[in-house]
Amino acid sequence: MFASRAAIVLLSVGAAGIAAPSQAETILVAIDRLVYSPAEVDARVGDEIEWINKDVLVHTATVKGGAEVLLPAKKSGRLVLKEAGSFDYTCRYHPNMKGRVTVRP
Ligand SMILES: [Cu+2]
Repeated sequence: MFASRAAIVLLSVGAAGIAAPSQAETILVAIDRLVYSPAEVDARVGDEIEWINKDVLVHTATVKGGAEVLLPAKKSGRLVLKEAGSFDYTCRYHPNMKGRVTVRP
């Protein structure tokens, strides 16, 4: 039931003055009823993930020992991917929420 959102990828526009070797993308991940959707995304270095929290609860996207993006109710938050690799993330408040990002060079 979440597959329809899996393919939503928008090209970022503007960003004048930012040196981007290729066209960076913004990858959207919705949070709906305590689920990241899509739960797994592929990205490239320089891309940005935007989490859109549709719940009335505060969530986070928290990488263990790494970045944390706070996602207040009905708000969104962004993270620019600066390194290749893959990482799992969870919500600080709801540890059953799990996501994964794979970043290619
Ligand atoms: Cu949460």
